[in-house]
Amino acid sequence: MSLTAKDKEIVKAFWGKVASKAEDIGQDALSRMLVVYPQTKTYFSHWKDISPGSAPVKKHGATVMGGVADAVAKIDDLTAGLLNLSELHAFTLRVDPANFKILAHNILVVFAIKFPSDFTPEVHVAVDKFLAALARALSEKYR
Ligand code: HNI
Repeated sequence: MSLTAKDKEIVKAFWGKVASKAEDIGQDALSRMLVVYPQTKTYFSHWKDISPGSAPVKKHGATVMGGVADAVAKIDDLTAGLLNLSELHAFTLRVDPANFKILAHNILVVFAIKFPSDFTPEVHVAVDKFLAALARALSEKYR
């Protein structure tokens, strides 16, 4: 299920509209992931406060969305573009790759909530494919 040229165009255009809100999107998506999928909390037990909207959640939400922005820029070759980040998650952080799909889902939900008029079915499918490809690329170093 690779991204078509049209999908890529749609993702870039949508990202152009939402990029300035990346910090808000990131903290909301991360907060939701930690609440709705509490098994993901184990990776962040070293934080002082893991509750929704806390300072570390805000900071890390921005970091994660920086990774998403980078992925949009590297959309033509996500596997090569995200290799270092994949390596970090696989070997240093040891994050179970099943969690990438979970975070991708939460990011998609937040896009839909925050941008209801831009989030048309056409945008929904292209962004869903992009986030799935991002999750796949991050899983690359596990194989
Ligand atoms: Ni993730 C650190 C991007 C999913 C757990 N993560 C990062 C960093 C980026 C990043 C960027 C900072 C790297 C650096 O320091 O050089 N992470 C992403 C992206 C996704 C993702 C783009 C998927 C959309 N990470 C996840 C998931 C988990 C996760 C699903 C666990 C559930 N990431 C971490 C942890 C760190 C991290 C843990 C280190 C955090 C810390 O304490 O600084």
